[in-house]
Amino acid sequence: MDATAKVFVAGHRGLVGGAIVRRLQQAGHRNLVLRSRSDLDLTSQAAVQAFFAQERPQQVYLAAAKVGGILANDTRPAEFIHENLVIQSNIIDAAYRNGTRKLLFLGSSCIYPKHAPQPIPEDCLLTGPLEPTNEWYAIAKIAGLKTCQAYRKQYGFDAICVMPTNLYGPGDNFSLTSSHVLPALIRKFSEATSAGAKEVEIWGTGTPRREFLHVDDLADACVYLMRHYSDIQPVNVGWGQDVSIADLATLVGRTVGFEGSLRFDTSKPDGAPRKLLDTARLTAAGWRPSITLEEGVRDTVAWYRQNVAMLRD
Ligand code: GFB
Repeated sequence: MDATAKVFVAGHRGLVGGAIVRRLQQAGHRNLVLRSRSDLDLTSQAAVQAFFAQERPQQVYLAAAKVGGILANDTRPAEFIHENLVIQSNIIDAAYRNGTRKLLFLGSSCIYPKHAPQPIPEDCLLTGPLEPTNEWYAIAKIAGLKTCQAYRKQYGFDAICVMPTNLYGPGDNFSLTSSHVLPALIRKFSEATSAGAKEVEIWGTGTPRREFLHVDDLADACVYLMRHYSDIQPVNVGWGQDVSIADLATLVGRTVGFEGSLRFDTSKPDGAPRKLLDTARLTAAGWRPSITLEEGVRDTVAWYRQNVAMLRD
């Protein structure tokens, strides 16, 4: 599609939505429609229908979601299942009814079974039980994927589904209670270094393995898939390699300049033992990531240092 197409990025203040906006602007898109939470309540079906009837965007990136790390997911399951189900249902239906030509829905690697084969292929969806710490969020994201597939099957609506691995990057949530591991570690190591602390606490055993993708790579993949992919099957987006949480902590500590040691708090949950996505479908579609974990962590640490005074939580 051309750079003058009207594009709605839902969730543009978030990690993913913000990166998609940056990527579209770099590509010369001039007709972006953005609404902050105070201007458009995405949980209100009436408000979302009215917005779409008025704006009639041609493309939609559905990056609005209630997201959080392992503890937030484990302790606020009602919010995670309810908000995500409502927001995605409202947007997908309103987009279809108001002439949107293509919609890209963002899911998560946690939709796959806890003991999925590694790397995880898209077709192992619904073949086994989910990881209990985030099954509520996972069920909502599976429902979003199935909603897109249903609208394509029944109405021919061109909705595609992208399943990213664990993401990080500039604009992330650095809250110690609700964030994901990578921003939490950047903050913990930075604060420990400033305070001259000798130890940093890492949740869990440090043995779980995660794959981390810089959000600018994800945004590039989304814009690419919006242009080049149109199919009922979801597409995994990952980096291609995983790392243990202990090794990630060592990397973040070194990047920040922390010289003390790690202490593992095994009263905190580990979550899934491993999450590494099989990205063969994405590679076949013609896209590859480019930002290494080392570069990405350096970039995110630099962003954190520049913005720490403005962070809310
Ligand atoms: O990033 P994270 O919260 O999400 O945790 P998940 C990953 C691993 O890092 C877990 C450990 O084993 C955590 O116990 N960890 C160590 C920490 N220290 C910390 C810390 O200070 N903060 C955090 N947050 N973790 C989420 C899901 O699972 O992944 C979501 O809950 C979503 O639904 C997201 O799918 C991508 O990878 O375990």
